[in-house]
Amino acid sequence: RLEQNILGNWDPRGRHPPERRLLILGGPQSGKTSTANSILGDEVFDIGTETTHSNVGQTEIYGRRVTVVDTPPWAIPSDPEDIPERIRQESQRGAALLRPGPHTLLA
Ligand SMILES: Nc1nc2c(ncn2[C@@H]2O[C@H](COP(=O)(O)OP(=O)(O)OP(=O)(O)O)[C@@H](O)[C@H]2O)c(=O)[nH]1
Ligand SMILES: [Mg+2]
Repeated sequence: RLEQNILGNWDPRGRHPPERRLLILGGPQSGKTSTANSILGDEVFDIGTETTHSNVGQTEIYGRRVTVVDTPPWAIPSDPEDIPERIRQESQRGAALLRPGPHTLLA
């Protein structure tokens, strides 16, 4: 039943179900990397140290390719101009790793 729910209307006689691309964004130490590892089903990315670069991981869940990008922490300052250039660039690079774009943002 779980498998049926996840697959939705996918016809198992046909091709693989479509890929899902997830971008994980959020504040410092909020569990982004742990969430990415949970989805990927393995300790793919290091936790316990701050993520400094966007990283991409892939797995297959019931025949469906799932691509996950973990990103460095966002600390939203009162003035958006104060977002560090490094974070700005890495977040954009993270989104670009999910070309043509993410289906889902997890924040
Ligand atoms: N209690 C509890 N601890 C968690 C949970 N998820 C992650 N942690 C812990 O919180 C700490 C930070 O987890 P990360 O997954 O590295 O968090 P992060 O958001 O990727 O951190 P940065 O990359 O530094 O922004 C680690 O010590 C994890 O073990 C959770 O659901 N519950
Ligand atoms: Mg992290």
